[in-house]
Amino acid sequence: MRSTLSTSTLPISTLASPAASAEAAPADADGIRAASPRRMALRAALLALAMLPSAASAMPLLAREYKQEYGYMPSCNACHSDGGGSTLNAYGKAFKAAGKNAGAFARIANLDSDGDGASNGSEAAARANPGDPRSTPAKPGEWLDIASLIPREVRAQFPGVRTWLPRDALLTPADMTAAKALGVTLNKDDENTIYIPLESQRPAGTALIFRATHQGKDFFLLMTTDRQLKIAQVQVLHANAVPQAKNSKVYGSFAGLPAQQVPAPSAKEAATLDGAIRLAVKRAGVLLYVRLKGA
Ligand SMILES: [Ca+2]
Repeated sequence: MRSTLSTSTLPISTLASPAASAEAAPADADGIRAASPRRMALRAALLALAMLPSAASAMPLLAREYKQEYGYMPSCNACHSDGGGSTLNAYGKAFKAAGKNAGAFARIANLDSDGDGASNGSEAAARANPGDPRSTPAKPGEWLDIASLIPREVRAQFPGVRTWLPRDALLTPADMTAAKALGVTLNKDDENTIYIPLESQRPAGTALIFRATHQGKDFFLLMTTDRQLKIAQVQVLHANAVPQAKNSKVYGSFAGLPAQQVPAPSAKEAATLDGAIRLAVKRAGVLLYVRLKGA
């Protein structure tokens, strides 16, 4: 079953509402908190609004500007060829060349960037993808489907899964307190999206893309867990700014650890690249734990 939730009618203010994000369903025996279908649908819809943080950290802002202009949230594929972080498609290139700001939409509205015979503006108005010739006003396709918002690197970790629940990791004061008790001070910059693959409508695990920082430069890691929140794998996702992160031997040390029990880097390790990776994984693990299982 593919999710085809429409996100256009939900006020974006709901997304940031502490009341909404503090809602907690009771824990089920499998660990990950169960949620009612209605709440799950709402969360999925809210998450689509939030867009996905990936290496393309600029994307949520641009997506919000697209929504301002056209009244609905696009998927990353309006501007990217294959999801956030991938190369720009023709519309993305035109948008960039036109200044990459709110005014740029109008400046490129009369172009037909993807060459499918419909102008960018008419495509956007019809909820068709102005950056993909396979999507036209007559046949917009499923490019706004929530499933298309799941990064392919995440999907690749759960082959065969067709249904995803992208879940917000907006932090409540209670989450931050719980994180502190686990040895991590989380703040708004740690807020993120947790991707939950569903098999037979039950969570099969989780995936989280998060930032690590070494000597002032950011790189991005992908962590997957099983449904008990035990770490399955940590791998490098994007490390152009810190290419040596690809060669670290530390990734294998996380497999099998409960997400909330990643050891902090030792004092000796703290300033090293391995230390930066350990710290980032610890923070991500605690974020995952407090958002999905609570204190
Ligand atoms: Ca098109």
